[in-house]
Amino acid sequence: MVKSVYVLNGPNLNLLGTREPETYGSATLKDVERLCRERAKAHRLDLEFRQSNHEGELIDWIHEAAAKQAAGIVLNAGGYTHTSVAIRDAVAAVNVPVVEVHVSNIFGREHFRHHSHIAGVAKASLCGFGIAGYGLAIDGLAALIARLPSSAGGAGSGRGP
Ligand code: DHK
Repeated sequence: MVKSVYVLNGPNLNLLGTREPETYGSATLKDVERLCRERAKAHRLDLEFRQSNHEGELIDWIHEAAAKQAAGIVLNAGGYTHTSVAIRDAVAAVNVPVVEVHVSNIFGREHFRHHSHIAGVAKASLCGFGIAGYGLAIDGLAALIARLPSSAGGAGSGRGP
């Protein structure tokens, strides 16, 4: 069975390319999708690529990824990273490894961006690599998946060592 990875993008990421280009660069979300499809294909993974400006929809997709036994999730929750206990709880609730990604270096920006509700329940976090971070996150998940015994039902949250 081909394993799948979900790439979930939160609010305002549909505006990549025109949104504060000095912070987020000039690549569009379509460019991010293309990059993710390339990396997923290289690892023989199926890809679900989505964006929503709505918190509940992102939560539903995290649940869906778990229900469909996705091998991993790459999550850029946008501003919800810093505010959403509900998205943090969804990540904690599912047995799927989540890699948190941010295009910008959130620690070099405003103080309110320095805290991520998601980081503590994610397998790993990446920020500051621009859109390349998405590709790196898929590479990291692929390495994690490859380490699992092939008989393993799911990847587990991967939060342990
Ligand atoms: C994207 C956002 O929309 C911000 O709210 C985060 C993140 C940073 C990013 O860098 O991808 O603070």
